[in-house]
Amino acid sequence: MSDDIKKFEEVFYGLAKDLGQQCIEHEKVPAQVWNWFEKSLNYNVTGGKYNRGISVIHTTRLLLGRDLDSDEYLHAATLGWLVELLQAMMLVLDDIMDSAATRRGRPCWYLMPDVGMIAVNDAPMLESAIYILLKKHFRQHPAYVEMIELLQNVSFQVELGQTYDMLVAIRDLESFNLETYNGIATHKTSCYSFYLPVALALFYTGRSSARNLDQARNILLSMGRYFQAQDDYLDNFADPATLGKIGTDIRDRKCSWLAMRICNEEQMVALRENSGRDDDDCEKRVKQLYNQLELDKVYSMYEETAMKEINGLIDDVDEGDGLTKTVFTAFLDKIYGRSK
Ligand code: GPP
Ligand code: MG
Ligand code: MG
Ligand code: MG
Repeated sequence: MSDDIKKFEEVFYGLAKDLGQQCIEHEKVPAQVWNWFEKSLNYNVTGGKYNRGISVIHTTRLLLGRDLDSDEYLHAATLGWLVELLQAMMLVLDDIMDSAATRRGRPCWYLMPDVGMIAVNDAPMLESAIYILLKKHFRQHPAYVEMIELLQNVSFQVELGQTYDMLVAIRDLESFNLETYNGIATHKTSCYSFYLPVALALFYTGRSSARNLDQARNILLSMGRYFQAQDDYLDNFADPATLGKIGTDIRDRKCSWLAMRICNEEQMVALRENSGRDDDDCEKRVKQLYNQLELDKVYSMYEETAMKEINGLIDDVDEGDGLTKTVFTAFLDKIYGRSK
């Protein structure tokens, strides 16, 4: 485990203590209720790559142009954990909706013994934790209200994206195209994974001019669409042992980056007949179709084009307002060519 991750995780244990105190001393619930919440926090919020959370710290450092003192580190890491909490809440629900089996190399939370549909309540509890911690640590910050509004708005964007993702899946094969794909990816992934961490750092450091937020949003939404294309490519082509999750996109008949490459009538028929079914042979047929179309090569070419496009957007950033290009190049470096 890297030092960055160790240091970041230490902050989490402090935040979990805050939540325990809130439950037991303030809300006065019995220990067993807090113990359940604590179990869900530990299982669902830790054990990921923390790219999103740690990006808040890295972005804060780059914006200030210097190392952070211990208070600043604690603040930036706390904001990072809020992003990780939001992600955890989404993933608990997403795995139920996608009928997934594994996440981060472990069974999905809803499949754990004794959990089941309690997970439907555990997810919004993870979301409530965001606002409890934000209030405790940022009530006095000049951008407190903006941060609340940002988190609420981003959550809504993700929920809209998830609705779009679920509605198009199964029912609407004819609309599997780039426009639909981009619409889904921008909402369900880009907003919370890329724009949110940087926007929080901009608010925290007082660099959140409308211009900075706008420039950041434009680049980061584009980066997020590339990230979701990677997610969809890996869903089919990666080794589940490395990825930590078993792909579900074919069985769920999602408008994935791969599915939207299906172009002619014959391929469309094959996709219609074999996707959206909980059947190994059907899934294999779609995988064969992807292999015949050499979508791994098409993806490699797409990846280079996407990188050029995003780097072009970064080159055009106006650094006048205290926004730095390195904020974006650092984020892009973390995800380029990833295998998990
Ligand atoms: C990623 O889709 C999108 C999300 C995790 C957002 C979920 C939003 C909700 C409101 C629940 P995905 O299904 O491709 O992700 P993964 O491959 O990690 O399951
Ligand atoms: Mg999923
Ligand atoms: Mg999903
Ligand atoms: Mg996926």
